Amino acid sequence: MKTIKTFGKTLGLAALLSATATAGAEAHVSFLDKQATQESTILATLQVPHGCDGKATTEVRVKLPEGFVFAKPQPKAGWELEVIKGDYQKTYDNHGDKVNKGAIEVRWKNGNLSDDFYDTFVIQGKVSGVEAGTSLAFPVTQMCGDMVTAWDQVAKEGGDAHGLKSPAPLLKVVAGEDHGHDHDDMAGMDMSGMNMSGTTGAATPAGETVKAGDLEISGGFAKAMLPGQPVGGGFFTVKNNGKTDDRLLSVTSPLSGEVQIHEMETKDNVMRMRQLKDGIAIAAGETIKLEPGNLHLMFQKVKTPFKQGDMVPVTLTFEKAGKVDLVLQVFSAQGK
Ligand SMILES: [Cu+2]
Repeated sequence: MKTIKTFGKTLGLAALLSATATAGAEAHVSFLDKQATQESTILATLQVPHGCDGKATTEVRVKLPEGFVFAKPQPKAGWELEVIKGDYQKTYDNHGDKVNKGAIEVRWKNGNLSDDFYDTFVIQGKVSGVEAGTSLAFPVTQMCGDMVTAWDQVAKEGGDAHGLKSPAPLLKVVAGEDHGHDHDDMAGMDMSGMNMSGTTGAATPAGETVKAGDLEISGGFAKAMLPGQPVGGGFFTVKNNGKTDDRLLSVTSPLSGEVQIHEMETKDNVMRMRQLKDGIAIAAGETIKLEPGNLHLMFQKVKTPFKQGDMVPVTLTFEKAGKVDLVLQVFSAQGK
């Protein structure tokens, strides 16, 4: 049997061909590696196993889903490459730059992939802001001259993709491997919302002002969470009008299994969150601002995602000022 080698796997060409010949629709356009790790940059490798009913493939168009960002296709000999750019729905952090547009569709054009052959089409990109367990669909249009096959069917939630006649290639997003310590949930959260510092136009919402001893707490708000998102951010400003230092020790909320105090830090060009187990010092005369992209509360184990207009009650515990109740109004994930 004649064989072809591809990425270390050996495929029986004859077996492949006979399979496609007898059941063409079953050899779908699909990803070589169907899993991707959260917040990782991957080579999404599409396999095109055959043409359209015997005709050679001349164009492959791939639509890129939200959450697959900073995409760059690999050029292929014999094919023209077109990259269509557009706006992302969310804002993504690319090594400290806020990015809200990029490639949304890639087209390899004017090629000639014989129906007898198999080929791959590669797009490098980052899986970002996607909850583990989610499948990202990349609808593909395969064109063979004027014949068109749309690989764009997506199973309804909980449905079986196997029954679909021409399913869109799927990438299943799985949890990161190095999530042992504080941030199991970090990759699933909307990092765009955590990265709004310095953005104009996002007026800081004016929450109530609460006084407790020498402390004045104001401007409290929380961010709306995306469906299925297990974590959310909370923000406020504490002013210490007194002559003694104080410290925010801990925070609780009836709406959240656990509220952690976090800070964002950028290390080796990667933005990470770190839990501040000792809380936040509020020195005499100082004002400490919890804000997106900086210090923040992180609501963990939230059963019902916060949505715009909700009120999130929190109890702040300070070393000196004691317990302080505050209500955070929920604003949109974009912070407006
Ligand atoms: Cu955090």
